[in-house]
Amino acid sequence: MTHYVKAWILALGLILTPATLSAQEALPEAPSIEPAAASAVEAADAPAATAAAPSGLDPELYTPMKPTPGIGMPVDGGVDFQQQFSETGKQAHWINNAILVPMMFGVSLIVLGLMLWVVVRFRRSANPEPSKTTHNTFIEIIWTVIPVLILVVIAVPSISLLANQFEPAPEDALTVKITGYQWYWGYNYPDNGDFEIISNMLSEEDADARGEPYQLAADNRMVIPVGKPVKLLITAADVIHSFAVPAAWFKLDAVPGRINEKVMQIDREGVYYGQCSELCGARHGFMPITVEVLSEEKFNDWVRANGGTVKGDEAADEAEAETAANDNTTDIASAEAVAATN
Ligand SMILES: [Cu+2]
Repeated sequence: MTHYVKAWILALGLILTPATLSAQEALPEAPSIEPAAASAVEAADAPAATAAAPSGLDPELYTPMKPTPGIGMPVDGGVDFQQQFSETGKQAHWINNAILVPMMFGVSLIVLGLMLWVVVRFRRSANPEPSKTTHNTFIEIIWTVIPVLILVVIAVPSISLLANQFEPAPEDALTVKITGYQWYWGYNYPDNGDFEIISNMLSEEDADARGEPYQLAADNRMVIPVGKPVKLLITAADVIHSFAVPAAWFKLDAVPGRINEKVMQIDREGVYYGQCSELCGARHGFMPITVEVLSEEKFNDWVRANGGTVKGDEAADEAEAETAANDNTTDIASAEAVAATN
């Protein structure tokens, strides 16, 4: 009898397993889901998924900046890199446009010309008696030396670019810890009281309302100060993601159990978009990155709006507390003096 029951349970389990699997797969088929309407599991994964107000922050301290069309985002019909706003990005863009593309173009033209010449000049009717030559030292030297020179011309600037890209951050650089989750980003500010920003994709409606590109805009942005090297520590909580912002010439993998470090520096205030760039599961295409670059002052205001601490503030607070304490002692002293005279 128990055998029967066990067999039935097993059979039922086998029948239902594919159904539960396909149910999980079906979930991501609704890319425009409202965070609030997401499944219980996703809601649990994304603690701050709902942001009703534009930022939910004190508007006196911070209002999200409007992006500049065509800057920090892809453009229709674009063939070049995005406009670059970092030193390394400008260097890389220059290498591409001044060295690599002309070289590729030139080499392709020379090879095409040689092939056409050979096809026409040495076709069977024009050249009935083929040459039996097998070696030509001069030509062999040339076709070895020229490619070597080409590689050297490419290697010198690209090695310098590589070195520049991985230059460590200065001691006093701001640190931001970035964590990739399935499927959103978390930004921690350990230098500012370690508050965390959870960043989810905006729905098409919300993105339109804010004048931002859908599928690139996020509800809560990563904010950094302008023109300063920012040390990004990048990791992931589940699978491998990749943090990429093309206009900042930045891409680095987010690997669980490991912290990758790279400096980001953007030399112009503005909004810059990026995307997760490592296939990380069903909603990989729906975890965009929005970076807002602000002046030091506005950045500090944004930190305060998020309940974070700004270094100068503590000193000011302490000074204030000290003056208050001094006032108290003088009060007590004068009160004692009064008491004494009485
Ligand atoms: Cu991802």
